[in-house]
Amino acid sequence: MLEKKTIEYEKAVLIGIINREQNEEKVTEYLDELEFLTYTAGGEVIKRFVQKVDVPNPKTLIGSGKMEEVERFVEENEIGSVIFDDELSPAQQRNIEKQLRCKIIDRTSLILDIFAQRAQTSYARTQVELAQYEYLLPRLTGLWTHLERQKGGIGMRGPGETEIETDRRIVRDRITLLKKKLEKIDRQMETQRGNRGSLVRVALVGYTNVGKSTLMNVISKSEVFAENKLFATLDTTVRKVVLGNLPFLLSDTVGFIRKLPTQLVESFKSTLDEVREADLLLHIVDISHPQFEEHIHSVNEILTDIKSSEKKTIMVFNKIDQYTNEVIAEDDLMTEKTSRHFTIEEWKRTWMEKVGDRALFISALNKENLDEFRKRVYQEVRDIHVTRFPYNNFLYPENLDEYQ
Ligand SMILES: Nc1nc2c(ncn2[C@@H]2O[C@H](COP(=O)(O)OP(=O)(O)OP(=O)(O)O)[C@@H](O)[C@H]2O)c(=O)[nH]1
Ligand SMILES: [Mg+2]
Repeated sequence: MLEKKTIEYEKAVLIGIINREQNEEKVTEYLDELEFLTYTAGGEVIKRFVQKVDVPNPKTLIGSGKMEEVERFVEENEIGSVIFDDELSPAQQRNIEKQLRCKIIDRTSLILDIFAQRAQTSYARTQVELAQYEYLLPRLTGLWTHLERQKGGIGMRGPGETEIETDRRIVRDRITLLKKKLEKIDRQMETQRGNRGSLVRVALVGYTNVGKSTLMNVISKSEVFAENKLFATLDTTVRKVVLGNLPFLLSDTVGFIRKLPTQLVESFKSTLDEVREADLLLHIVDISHPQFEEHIHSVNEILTDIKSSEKKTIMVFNKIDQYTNEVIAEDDLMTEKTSRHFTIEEWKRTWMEKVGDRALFISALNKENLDEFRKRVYQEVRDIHVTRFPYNNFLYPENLDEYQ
């Protein structure tokens, strides 16, 4: 682990905007997630500022009055970072930094920073470093560079303990070098994947922190790192799993998030190839999260981006042990029933209508309903296997009753 043992939390404020696309409720949800990201990156959120912005200020995104308010707060409370949920143009970032005289971070750079902290293998490090430099390049200018050099912490970490370089020419050279290095690793990974033979390949996909690694550990008896922070997993783990004497490959990979930086999606090409080349996707969802439907949507968008949305998919709703629904009192005739009031049973029916038996409800932590999970996965994998190798039944010794 690169994470330091004693973390000194850096003071941060969050800024979100309300506009036609995101109402106040949405912004609150986005900022909740941004706060979790900030915490994962080693920051403590002291205050949130939210402004209704119909026409974004080209100079500073938010209005000048709000900027002054933030400026005063930053000064009085020794704030280290101001974190915007929305993307800032390089010029906006510079202007805001000039006025607030502290680090200005947007969602993209915050996610990049977490990835930098968490990258463990040299492969993951290379991918993250490339993504960071590509984000940085259009943002480098004299003054800003000078300021940045004096500040460590959130937004300034490179993979490993070194700080990222901020000289334009060096950055360009580094990008070229990293790309070459990645191409070489990509070729090696391709060969490795090719060598895995003809086993059916299954990939766990899903939003970050939904329990992919936990499920991987339960199913494959492996020990993939899992914890209640975002992006615990960056490297892909592939395990051979045997269900009812049918072996297949199961991979656990990086979690997705709303607005996953495009630089990351691109530089994680090989990591995501595991998903692209899978025969079956297990889309894991944290049903106990209030925004789980939006999470499903974000994941589907990324799957479309990497041309994997048409793949055979089983929806796996995890953390049913932690699910609670809002309840309408019997004498309450005013409150309208929404999906927030659904019981697990109602969710089951809803998803059944959408995807038939390709929806499962489990708890990986409490090992609830795992038999059904194993059975469904077994059936799907067997179907794929049989279609692919119609004349080959060597994988099927007699006693398969358990999963038929
Ligand atoms: N209550 C409950 N918690 C769970 C369940 N499955 C996983 N968790 C917890 O959810 C947190 C995240 O689990 P991980 O397995 O690391 O999630 P992940 O999807 O691999 O996350 P990333 O690698 O960060 O994308 C951990 O604290 C787990 O203990 C479950 O069924 N019920
Ligand atoms: Mg994980």
